Amino acid sequence: MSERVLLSLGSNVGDPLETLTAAVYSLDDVDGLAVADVSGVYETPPWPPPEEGGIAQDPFYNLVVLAMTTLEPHALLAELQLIETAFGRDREREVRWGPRTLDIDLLLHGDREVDTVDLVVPHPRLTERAFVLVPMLEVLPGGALPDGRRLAPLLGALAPVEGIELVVRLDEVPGRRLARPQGPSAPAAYLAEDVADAPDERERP
Ligand code: A4P
Ligand code: MG
Repeated sequence: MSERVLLSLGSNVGDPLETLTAAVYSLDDVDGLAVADVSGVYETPPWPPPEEGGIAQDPFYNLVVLAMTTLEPHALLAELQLIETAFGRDREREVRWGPRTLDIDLLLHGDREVDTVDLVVPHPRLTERAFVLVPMLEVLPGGALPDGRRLAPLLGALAPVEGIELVVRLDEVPGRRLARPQGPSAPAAYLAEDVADAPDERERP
């Protein structure tokens, strides 16, 4: 069965627009995940702001992807983390809520509610974040959380929303089909290699 998922992508290190564009293609390359819609790319002030204890860092570029998947939530999270790593993400050297080349969060997975050590869905902080809700409403107008709360009033509760600016839509970026990151970006690629390297059972004496 195919389910609708919403993913939030963020980047503020390197070339965020190039990273986000290429990451959308990497997502679409994952077996069992098909990108259906992409919000505009927004420039957003880092959250939390420095005056609330946040780290002083460059603004982020953020977008939201709507996709269909046959993957279970934890399998999807593993794919998202492989893509983050392929784009140079190194969690060992990061501070929480600090700068990163690519962060991909699973916002919604159908109407599922997941509460495990390594995965919480809906994403627990999405209702506090205009940088998530603004692009999310673009791809899911009239959308709601599994508990029935609608997205538009959740965003309204954060008003006034300041500093979130539409930069570009990906279909307006010239030559947007960019080179994929080096190395495999999905377990399917590793699997293909393993299968190719493994001796063919039928050829054994
Ligand atoms: N995890 C649990 N639930 C999820 C989920 N629904 N999606 C776990 C993705 N991951 C989930 O995340 C830490 C752990 O959360 C993962 O190992 C996974 O098992 P991480 O990506 O390694 O680290 P993080 O992103 O620094 O931590 P955290 O708390 O998830 O941060 P957020 O909430 O992702 O915030 N400001 C702006 N303007 N734009 C941004 O994109 N991003 C952040 C990161 C902070 N401020 C920002 C932005
Ligand atoms: Mg994250």
